[in-house]
Amino acid sequence: MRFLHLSDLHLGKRVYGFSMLEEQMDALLQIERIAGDQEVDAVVVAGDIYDKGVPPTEAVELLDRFWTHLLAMGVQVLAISGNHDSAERLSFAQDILAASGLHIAGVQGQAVRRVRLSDAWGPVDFFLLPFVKPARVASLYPQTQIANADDAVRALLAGAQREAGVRSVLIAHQLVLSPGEEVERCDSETVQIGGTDGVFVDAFDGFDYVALGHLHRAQRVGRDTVRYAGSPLKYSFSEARGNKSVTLVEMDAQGVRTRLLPLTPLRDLRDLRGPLQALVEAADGVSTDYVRAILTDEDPVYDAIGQLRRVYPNVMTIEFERNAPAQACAALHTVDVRGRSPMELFEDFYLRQAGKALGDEARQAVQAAVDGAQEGEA
Ligand SMILES: [Mn+2]
Repeated sequence: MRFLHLSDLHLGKRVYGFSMLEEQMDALLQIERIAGDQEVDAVVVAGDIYDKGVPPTEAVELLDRFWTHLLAMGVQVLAISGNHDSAERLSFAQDILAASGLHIAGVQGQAVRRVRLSDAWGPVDFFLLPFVKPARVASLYPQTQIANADDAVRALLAGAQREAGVRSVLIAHQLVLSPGEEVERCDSETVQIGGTDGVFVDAFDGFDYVALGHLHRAQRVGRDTVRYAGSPLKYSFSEARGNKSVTLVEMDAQGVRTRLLPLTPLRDLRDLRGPLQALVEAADGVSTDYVRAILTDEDPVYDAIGQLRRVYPNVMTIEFERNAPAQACAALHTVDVRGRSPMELFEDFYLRQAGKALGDEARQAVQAAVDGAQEGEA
């Protein structure tokens, strides 16, 4: 059995207001090509297929094409809903679609959906466990004490009967933790660590492979055969370093092997850091990459975004490094502004922003502007 494990497609996602549809279309085409080259039997998508419960129509069309191409290649598709998906909408026509080789588990009922595929070494059972909230599972099992996600997943898996001698794969979308191990997180996820939504990895003991979704960085949890595939694209600047991939899983008589196959983004998402002028001059022609510019300029810069856009038309955001400490404590900073002159307030503001006092020349210019404004008001 050879299959591709993916997750967290987040189709229809926007990053800083920029649509990722073109990148997503390109990534899905790369995945189709890999599926063909690797002659896989199946493609597994471990949740967060869409970015929103009601995705834009273009995202629905994109997914339709992706599923259709894979099925036309004779590849089975197994997919579950994640916390970003509408479980009910994904469940639409699932029994009809299953007959065509598209196996979707959207809404979780009492029984975990099982799909049996076979290869030269015999059957492989895939168990499809959509993202679940403890309260929902508690209502399915009123006799069982279910206080958190760990309880919920264990209760559901207790009913997922594995047959002796049949290889098994679990597909799940949860925050999975291994005691003593750190998980690598990204800003584009919505998870809480230290809350009640962690599932300990030993809940999955006995499954030959566990295909996880939720965390956006590809990583193993506890053992090599419990893995997050990670998102196919970088969806936040915390992912700027590091590359994206799909996970190829091979199961045969020898056991389970995994390999990360790289994806190359249509437009990269990356950080630039330095003084504005240097960044503009260092650009090698126009780049359509998505960039975050972290400007290290000490002095105010004129129209930073306009200057950057000439060489980086897709600049997503600009940050000023000198602001970082001020921003960090902004919430704690309260000043009594009553009885203070506009000039005093501005000097204070400038000091906070620039980290140094206003110069004489600048003070005169500001004073002139303040006087002008006050005259205008009068
Ligand atoms: Mn996600």
